[in-house]
Amino acid sequence: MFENKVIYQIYPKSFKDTTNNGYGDIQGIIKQLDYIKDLGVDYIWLSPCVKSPQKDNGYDISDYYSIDSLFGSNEDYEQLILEAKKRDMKIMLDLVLNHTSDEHTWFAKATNGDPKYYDYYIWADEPNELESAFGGSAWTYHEKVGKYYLHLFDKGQPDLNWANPEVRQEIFDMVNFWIAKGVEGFRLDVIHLIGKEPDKLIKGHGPKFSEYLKELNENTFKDNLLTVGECWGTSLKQQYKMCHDKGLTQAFHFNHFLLNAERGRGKWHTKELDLVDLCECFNTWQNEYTGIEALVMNNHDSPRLISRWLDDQKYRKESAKLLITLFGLMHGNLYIYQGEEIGMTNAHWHDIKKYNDVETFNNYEILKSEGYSEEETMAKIAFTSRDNARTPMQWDDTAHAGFSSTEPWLDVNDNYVHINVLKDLSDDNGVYKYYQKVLKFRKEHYDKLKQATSYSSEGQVLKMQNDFFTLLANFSAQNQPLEEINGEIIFNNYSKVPTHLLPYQVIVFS
Ligand code: TEU
Repeated sequence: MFENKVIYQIYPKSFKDTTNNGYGDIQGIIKQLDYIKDLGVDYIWLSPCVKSPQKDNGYDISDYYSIDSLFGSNEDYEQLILEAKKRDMKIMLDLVLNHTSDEHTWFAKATNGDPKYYDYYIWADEPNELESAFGGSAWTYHEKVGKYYLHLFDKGQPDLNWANPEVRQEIFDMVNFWIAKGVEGFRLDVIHLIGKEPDKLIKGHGPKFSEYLKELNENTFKDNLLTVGECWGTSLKQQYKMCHDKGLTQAFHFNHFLLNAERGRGKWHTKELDLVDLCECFNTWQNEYTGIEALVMNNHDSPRLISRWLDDQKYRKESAKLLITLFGLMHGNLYIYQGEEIGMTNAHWHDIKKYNDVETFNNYEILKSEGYSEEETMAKIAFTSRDNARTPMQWDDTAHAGFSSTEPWLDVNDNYVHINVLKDLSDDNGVYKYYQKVLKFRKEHYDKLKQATSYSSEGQVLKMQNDFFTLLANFSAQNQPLEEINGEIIFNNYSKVPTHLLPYQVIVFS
């Protein structure tokens, strides 16, 4: 029922500003619904746009029920659901259930001595060694309370106490509120953390995790809506169990995102992509634990793959097309992150003042304290910062890329003059048109994509093969040898059929 779907992720803050306050908004999304639909999209997932002090760009929620005035109103959201439905698209809401903002009234009451709400959060007399995903201790001392509260992310994001049935009920009510409004899918932020047991240093997939998830499903979506779990650093086996046991449709596969990271040192310490690792990753996704795949090339937490793995300059369009051919021919649900369909790239900023992300700032300090020079630190940040994916959508070549008529909350990527929607759409060899072809093919031939497929590599060439087609992808700027192609060409990101594989060429033949 939820197979073979294409989901387009919007980071509302950076999509389209119609009020000219420098932030994207819901009316901006409504304006661009045809652009999204024409690509071949079934669902639109919006990163959170309910009330938030925006310390973590909306993933710090202070009111689950009201759209933040930054983005519009609840009426705008309802209009969006309706307008999307008219175009046969569904809206997927981002559920941040692991934590709230420290500006949520629950936290205010908790810290003002209300025992009911005190028990909504997690407290300790002394901190233990648990660390925040954004760097530093996961515990912050609260003066008024005289205790430490847990925050697995920023200190402005206190963790909810899922062991408290009242908290769970609050969450169920809220999810049902949005279902009643017409939301037809959910992305569940860091859902693996809800069963944490901080005393035992257990974060992800705690002993009660399955029970809580099952309860959530039974009380809300009841297997009837598309649900995708976000969990970093968990094995496919755990993800499979999470989906099959307790009713999530799918889980994001993220292990390929970490192939640029030095093992055991975290994402800020990077290395070159090794195709052997990538093939191993794809083989596991596509041949073991199948049926739960949420395929992603990009999202708001990850620097863009085109800039990490391929060439975002001279062979930019070829590289963007290589990626969508490779991922588009896999089975699973395919997630497209705003901008990748026109080949948007990382911002590559080397000045910390250009950045906005709390995780980037924390790690800037950490890297400096570890002895890295300013230049070394900024090289790491330019490669890895989440802001690389968050720069405003590039619509045209006018000031601020047609995103807004005023200075945006985060600078537009300098390359907007030559990389933008208007320009890409007017190009017969543009990335968007190529995406359309791949997505159409995917829809029509999905059964064929579901056959056993093998991934292997030779040097810089990746080969994907099943009974139906062979894909060859050159991950380098050098020509690569190619055996004669006898079959029919299904995809080719160059206009000619070569005697050897050209730089970043992808070719698919039957
Ligand atoms: O991300 C979860 C998460 O663990 C990321 O912070 C991840 O560690 C990192 O960014 C990538 O390596 C989710 C949201 O997608 C993210 O935007 C939020 O900041 C985070 O949860 C907290 O809600």
